[in-house]
Amino acid sequence: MKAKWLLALVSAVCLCGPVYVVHAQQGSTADSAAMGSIAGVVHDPSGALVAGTRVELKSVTSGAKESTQTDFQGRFVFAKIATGRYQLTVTAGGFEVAVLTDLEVTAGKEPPVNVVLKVAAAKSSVEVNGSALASAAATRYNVDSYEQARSRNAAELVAEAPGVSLRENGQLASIPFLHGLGDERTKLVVDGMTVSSSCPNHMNPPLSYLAPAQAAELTVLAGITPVSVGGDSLGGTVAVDSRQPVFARAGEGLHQEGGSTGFFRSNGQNYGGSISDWVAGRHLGIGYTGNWATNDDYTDGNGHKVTSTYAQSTDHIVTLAAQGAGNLVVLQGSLHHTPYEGFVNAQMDLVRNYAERLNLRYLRSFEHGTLDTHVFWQNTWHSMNIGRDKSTFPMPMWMPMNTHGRDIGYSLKLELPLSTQHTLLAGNELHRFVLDDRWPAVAGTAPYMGPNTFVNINDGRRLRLGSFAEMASRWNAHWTTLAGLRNDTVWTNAGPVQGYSDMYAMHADAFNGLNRAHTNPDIDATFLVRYDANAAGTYEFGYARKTRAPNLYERYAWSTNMMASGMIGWFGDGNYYVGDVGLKPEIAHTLNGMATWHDRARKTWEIKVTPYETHIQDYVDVDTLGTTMYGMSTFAQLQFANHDASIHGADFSGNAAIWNNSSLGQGKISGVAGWLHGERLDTATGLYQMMPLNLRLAFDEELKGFGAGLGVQAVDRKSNVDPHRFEQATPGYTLFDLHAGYRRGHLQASAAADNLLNREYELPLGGVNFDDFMASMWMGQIMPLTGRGRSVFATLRAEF
Ligand SMILES: [Cu+2]
Repeated sequence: MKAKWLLALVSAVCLCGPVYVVHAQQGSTADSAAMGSIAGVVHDPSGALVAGTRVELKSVTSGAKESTQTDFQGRFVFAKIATGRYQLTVTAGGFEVAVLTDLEVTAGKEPPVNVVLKVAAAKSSVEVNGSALASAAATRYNVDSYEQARSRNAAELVAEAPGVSLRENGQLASIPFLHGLGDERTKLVVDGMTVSSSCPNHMNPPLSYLAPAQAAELTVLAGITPVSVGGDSLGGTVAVDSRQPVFARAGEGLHQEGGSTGFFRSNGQNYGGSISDWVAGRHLGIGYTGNWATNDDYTDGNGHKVTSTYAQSTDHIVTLAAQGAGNLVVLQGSLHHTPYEGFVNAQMDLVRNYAERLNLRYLRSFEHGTLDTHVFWQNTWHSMNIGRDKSTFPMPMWMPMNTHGRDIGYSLKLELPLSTQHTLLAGNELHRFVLDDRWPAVAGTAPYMGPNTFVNINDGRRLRLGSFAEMASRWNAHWTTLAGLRNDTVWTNAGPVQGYSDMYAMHADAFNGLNRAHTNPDIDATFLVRYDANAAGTYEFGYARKTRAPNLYERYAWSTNMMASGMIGWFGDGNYYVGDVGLKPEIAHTLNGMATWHDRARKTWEIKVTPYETHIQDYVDVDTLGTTMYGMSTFAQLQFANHDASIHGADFSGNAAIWNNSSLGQGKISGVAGWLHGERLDTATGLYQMMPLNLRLAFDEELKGFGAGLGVQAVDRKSNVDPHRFEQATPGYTLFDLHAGYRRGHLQASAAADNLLNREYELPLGGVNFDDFMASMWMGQIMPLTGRGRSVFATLRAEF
């Protein structure tokens, strides 16, 4: 018997409208009297939708099997299947396998299937499952090995989610912005840990420590973040998780799985690879992942070499896991080493970054809930200097800067389903960050850079203690609510400082005379209400109050000396930054709406709109202390200062099946668009690095192991700029890319071509090309950073 089961709906990156009841499809008997279909939705015990779950359908009569995955709404469809009896098996990492037997498919009927997974000892992505009702803005997906190889860094894995844009910041260190708020204004959680950038230029942001090869599950919450996944964040949350441990099944003996991937990107001679292996019995498992990548400078579309875009990195991760009787313990130890990484939009380059980390997780599932505990520690040694590509003027320069950061913390999360309607989530967490930032004297340069060590941050401390409670309620088939309250108390302090010489003494003495200890008891609150109107529409509305206390550099970067303040700033703008001890926390009030519409069966099309508005009281912006001119370029010395700001915008996303049959395969088109406007209110000027109107469209086709696609990215000109930072407008551009891949057995090969027309374009969030400005002997007009020209990419993966 020929199986003609075809997927009607292919998972899309962009859609998140939830549905809790899948209605029977009415009267779709047109195709054939002997054909029916099965559609359904998969939840975790808290009611959160589970995406990327493998669903297998087996005909009881013929034994024929077909499988698919749930999409981002946790949905699956098997269309046009022969009538008869079926068995459905749902397999998701971290959950017990769910088997539904004896499903009857009759002609023209589509029985609604609602699968609720039970937590196994290992539960995937607790940050999201733990929130009983994910926000409308949640995008959650599993990363495949192609996407891992395709991404220069872990931040690029989330770049295509609605509401996300990326700030360029070195090849390994891109920073995601959610609804115009990024870096430390968003919470980045890697395997349950919160770590800090240990660098005055944020060359080592949290996602830079996670090799893309290790990122298995991603969650992007742009906009309203439930308090259970928030704290110390305004714009949202990005959570990245490694693959959860898999243990041997009964009778399996030892379970083993592994794979190796190699990749090459032509522009910038970027190549590398990863290898991973995992061996486990029924109760114990051990695994290793290694990753190495290197690249040289890339060339832009005009044939111009963009210097200081080289990088190299190595990661080693060892994981030990044990499970039994509802307990799961996972211990992960990792070493991350970046021997060099250029920063074209900064005055300095990274000449060494070494981090060692331990992360312990204990998950306890009991009859009435789960307790999830993380304890983590990271030690980071970071060094900057003038890297190999930077021209120096008027003489060869050398300026070592050494940063030592230590992160330690824990988090406890208790999830208690109180009834079928209500789930309570409560938790407590602590994050302590200690930072020393010292710049050794350079012989023969006193009094400017000697004879003493310049102490930029001495024993800087930022301690955050957070507690929250959150209630998710499903009142009836139409209404769900989520309400949460959270307190984060943040203590910051820093010890006395000194400059290179007495030349710096006046400012050092003034700083040392200040009371530098601060305590900020911040309150966050979130309220979300969702209405599932009918089979064709879902609406959500939310309000959030979010706070963030200033970071150590915003408060304690003390020197107004031009050279010293030129070393501070993570904006890629070439300006000079000075801290302010008296800086207040930022408080954001956000209103967020969401509407999703789709065809009745959710098979052929779907669109989603998310409008939002944020008012940020005491946004940490800047005041101008002075300006300076070098040749044709003007720079500002800026002091961090609180000013109210607002951002409003909207995300749009959608997809549609174009064809779906046995001769043409599955073809679909999908798109994501974003628009936002950010403004500082007292001066009515633009906020720095607001992504202009942008659109991504993709056409994808799949047929018998072959996949291919065409992508288009269109970005409008950036005209709303920040005059305080002399931010420059960037012109609009359109880029095209192509990709194709083939999978057979344990081998998978893919190739792609990016920026197909070799277009020259300026990155709206790329900052300036400081290298070119240095090469002009500090005389030329500083220009925005240009993006990568045409590049061919190839990757090969073998699983064993
Ligand atoms: Cu640095």
